[in-house]
Amino acid sequence: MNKPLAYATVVVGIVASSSVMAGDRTITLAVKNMDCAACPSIVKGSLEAVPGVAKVAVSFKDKTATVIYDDAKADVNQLTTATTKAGYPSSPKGRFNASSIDHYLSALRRCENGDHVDRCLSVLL
Ligand SMILES: [Cu+2]
Repeated sequence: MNKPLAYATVVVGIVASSSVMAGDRTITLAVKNMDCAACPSIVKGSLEAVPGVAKVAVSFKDKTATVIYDDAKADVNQLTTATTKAGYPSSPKGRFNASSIDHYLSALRRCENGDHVDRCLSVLL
């Protein structure tokens, strides 16, 4: 077997798979304490200061910050820490945050009791 060629194939494979795995990710954070029109720019600035962050869009109305970041350079924890240090605690907003899990569990409980099956299903789907 041609060893240099096998080695090169492995290296190319690793580079290719890591470039698929690492890259731009988008996350939406639920941000607390944004109570005036000046707040979003502070939140935006705190996130933009995190290395690896490419783009930030803050919604004052929705109390969210949507961040595009390179997951090889930054992680969610750094993002939430940055806003928290600026005075705006944040947490990932998604299907499975703490409140949606509560919602999910209470729907399951209703299902077990045999009522509200339709509502239960709408949460599970
Ligand atoms: Cu403010």
